[in-house]
Amino acid sequence: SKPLLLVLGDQLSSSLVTLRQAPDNAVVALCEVADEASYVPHHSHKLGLFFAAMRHFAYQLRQQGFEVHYSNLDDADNCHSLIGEAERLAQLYGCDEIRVTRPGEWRLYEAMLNRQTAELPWRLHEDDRFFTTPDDFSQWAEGRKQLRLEYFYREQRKRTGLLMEDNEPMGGQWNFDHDNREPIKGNLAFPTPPRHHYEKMTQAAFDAVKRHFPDHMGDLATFNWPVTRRQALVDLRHFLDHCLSDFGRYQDAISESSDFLFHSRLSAALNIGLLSPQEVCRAAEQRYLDEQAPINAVEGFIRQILGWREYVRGLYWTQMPDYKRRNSLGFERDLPAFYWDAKTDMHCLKRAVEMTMDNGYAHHIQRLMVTGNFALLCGVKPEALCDWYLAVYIDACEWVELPNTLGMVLHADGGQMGSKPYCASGKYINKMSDHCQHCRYSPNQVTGEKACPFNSLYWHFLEQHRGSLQQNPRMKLIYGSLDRMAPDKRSAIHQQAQQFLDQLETSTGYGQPHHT
Ligand code: FAD
Ligand code: DLZ
Ligand code: SF4
Repeated sequence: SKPLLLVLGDQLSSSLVTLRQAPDNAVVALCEVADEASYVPHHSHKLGLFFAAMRHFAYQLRQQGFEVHYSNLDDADNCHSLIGEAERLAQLYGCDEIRVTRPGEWRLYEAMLNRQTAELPWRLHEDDRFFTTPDDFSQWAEGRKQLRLEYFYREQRKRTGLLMEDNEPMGGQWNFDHDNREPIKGNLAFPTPPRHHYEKMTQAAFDAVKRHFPDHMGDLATFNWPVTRRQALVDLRHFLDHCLSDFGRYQDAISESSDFLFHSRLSAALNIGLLSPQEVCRAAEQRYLDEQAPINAVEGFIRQILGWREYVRGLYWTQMPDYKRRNSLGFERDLPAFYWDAKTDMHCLKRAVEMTMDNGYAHHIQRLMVTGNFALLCGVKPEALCDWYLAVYIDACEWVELPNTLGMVLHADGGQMGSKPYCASGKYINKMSDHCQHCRYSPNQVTGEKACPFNSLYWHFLEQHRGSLQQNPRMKLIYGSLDRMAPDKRSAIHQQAQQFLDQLETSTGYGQPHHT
């Protein structure tokens, strides 16, 4: 048999199973297609990243001796869908089957499954670039009443031996979260990310993005993401040398002046396959063993990758396609218009969206507690919010974006990602950031012209969803506070929130805010 090996834009790893098992006569295909580039209005950095990294990877495979067909967005015969293009190429090269590693989205997985019995059959292989497979996750989940990250994570620590000594967690605890909640104080110097140089091949990919998608968010002039494995290793090394030690304590902090703080910026490189999660976790563990980084930092970092990243993927593959339709709090609002242009006087939101526009990046706490929290409190419908997160972040692939947005942020999965909604008032943002000093609102006021909108929205949200949330043991305390509030104060808060929501401009089209 002669297979066509389709390598997707987020499968740029030489260890990919289909490449490892390639027979000598195989033809490898990488395809830039309009369908993938336009099903949401991807940030131009994300488009630039995918196209540049795919082109470099194709070049590298050719150097290694593979026969590679690269479909360029500008090719006249490109049929612009992944399925169509792979089948066209298989015919062109006289292949009798198409092999592909499990894609990163249900949409494509289903389309490929449906072609397994076609005349030119598709063969799907399990992606073994993760610590766990969807089957491992199902087995772990079986028979459990509730799924919780913490237990899944401990099992993965034991399975991999990461940060383990004699079957016990190193440092004597599984979790050092309580050490990881410091805000930024004083004038801290933040590490500057390495500045990558982009040669002709990358520039050509950027030019294609500018020509085909001129209106998309972001300016490629400021692009600074790794598009090759070599560049990704530079970023990894920089993180280990300059950020990891402080990663833990400032993990939840938000800063007016720093886009990246002590975060690794490695999610995109991991998600498209330039780095493996195993090598990243082992490298971080080694810094602890060499006494160059404290346990709370290293454990906190490894938990994100070995814990959360694997957990969300397991949840995605075991719950789809139903997961995407969940909306347990019944949200109906369209996306607020300023998510596309940062035109808002709420300073924390303005900065989070500006940073997103600049780099296709905002760190986890901005995504969760600023843009996420606001959408939760306003009741933005899951499909609108999920499309936004999928479009604007450099690292956005549906398997990881969806559980984080629909589950963690909107609590729309009824609590599989988090035992309670991550709702918070302006007080939380004020505690964790220096934004409020620059804002026209005050985080200490709940009603009145200067009151931070997060405050009234917070109580309004709790009132609105009392039926679903009041019985949650983790929400008892907060409902207690709400119930002790004087009735006239409660009604003033309700009015304040309602007035704000009535005036909130929303956007119905992708990336097209409509201003009234
Ligand atoms: P660091 O803070 O340095 O963390 C290290 C690594 O841990 C990350 O590179 C990432 O691989 C992993 N990680 C951390 N948190 C999570 C998490 N919650 N779920 C899965 N992996 C995690 N991450 C994506 O990779 N793609 C997405 O599309 C995405 N969408 C998100 C949407 C929302 C609403 C939220 C709240 C979070 C989302 N995340 C997503 C998770 C997280 O915010 C990003 O992984 C992180 O901000 C990337 O920056 P970093 O590499 O500097 O991460
Ligand atoms: C996100 C993206 C973009 C912008 N372009 C392509 C592309 O042209 N070709 C491709 O193979 N993949 C692309 N991707 C990623 C896909 O949308 C999808 O997430 C993955 O292929 C799933 O594994
Ligand atoms: Fe954000 Fe409210 Fe603080 Fe303004 S006052 S920055 S809106 S939390």
